Amino acid sequence: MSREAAIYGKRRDMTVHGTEPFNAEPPRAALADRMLTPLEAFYCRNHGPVPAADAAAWRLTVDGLVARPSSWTLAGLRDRFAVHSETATLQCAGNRRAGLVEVRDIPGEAPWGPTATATARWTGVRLADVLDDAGADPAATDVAFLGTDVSEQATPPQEFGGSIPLRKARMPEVLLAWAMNGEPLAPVHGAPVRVVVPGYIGARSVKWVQRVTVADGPSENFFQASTYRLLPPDVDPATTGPGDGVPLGLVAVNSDFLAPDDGAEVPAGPTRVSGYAFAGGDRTVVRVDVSDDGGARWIQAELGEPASPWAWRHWSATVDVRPGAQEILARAWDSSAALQPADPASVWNPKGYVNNSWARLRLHGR
Ligand SMILES: Nc1nc2c(c(=O)[nH]1)N[C@H]1C(S)=C(S)[C@@H](COP(=O)(O)O)O[C@H]1N2
Ligand SMILES: [Mo]
Repeated sequence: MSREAAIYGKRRDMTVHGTEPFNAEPPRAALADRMLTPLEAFYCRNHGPVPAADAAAWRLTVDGLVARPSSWTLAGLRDRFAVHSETATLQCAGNRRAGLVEVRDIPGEAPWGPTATATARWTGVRLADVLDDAGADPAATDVAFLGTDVSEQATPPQEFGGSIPLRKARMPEVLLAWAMNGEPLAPVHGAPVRVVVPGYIGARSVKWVQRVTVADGPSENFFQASTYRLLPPDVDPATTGPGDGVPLGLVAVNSDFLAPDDGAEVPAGPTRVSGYAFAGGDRTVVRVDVSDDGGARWIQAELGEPASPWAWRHWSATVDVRPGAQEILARAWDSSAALQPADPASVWNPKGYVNNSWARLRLHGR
């Protein structure tokens, strides 16, 4: 067990991909069947050291293309704006990267499994209200966020940042959040205040936010302009620079198994399998198919109700496990009729983002 997992209030059985910066994901079972993920099982994705949280000293600067640049304390935000809560799933663009690494090695990136995703009820104020108060220029195109954590992954080292389109920033679901599942935000999750951008890759939900800047283009921050971008398979990421590839924003439809565990031994016969499915943007998961015969025949999983349009759906199905080694497949469809692609090789990319190929669970029937 890692000392860091305990320090950050995480389960002892987290898979720790790195201790400095701290990156960890829980076992599948920790996410199964519950809409909200307890803090101890919520994955952590960091690009630098976790800053010391000091709620009293925290200030948020709102600047750029605004009529009235402003600066807020936490108490100021609470007093001035209506408080809102939203249940939303965060999903890292690197979730399920391990499936791409099996296709071809991805040096320098952690082999995340299927649990770099989780759901919480976030509480804070609407970014839209803060932007209105500042008089954001309606002709602006993007809103940039800047954290206080300095990442050495950028050269020279840079605070973590990113941006979203202004039209998304004005949507009621986008929050400046100070609480998670009814508790004050934990230091590792961005205390005292983080951005929550439902439906977008986790990287846009900037933690330890200190600055919101309205601009006429996307952020030039390293984590917007140079990474979290989809590169063609034949490009060496060491040779790319700002603006290369396609910036990642909306989460593509995805799913994976949460129970039983991958590689589990189970009694042969009818077996209950379950998992999660999620689609970003304005899309929702509408169907999940499961196959126990390599994809010749698909049955429809039972779908749980999502807590909000921004939350994952849990699903379950009964499959037939035969004696010996067997693979169970799952694939989700979203409301735009998009389906997860079958083959991880078809979505392989040099930084290993967005592996949304069919979920595959290896079981051993006895
Ligand atoms: N300031 C800051 N914000 C950040 C990050 C970071 O390293 N620094 N990581 C991002 C990424 S890539 C993800 S997936 C989510 C993870 O949020 P969590 O650690 O609370 O689960 O935070 C995002 N916000
Ligand atoms: Mo991420």
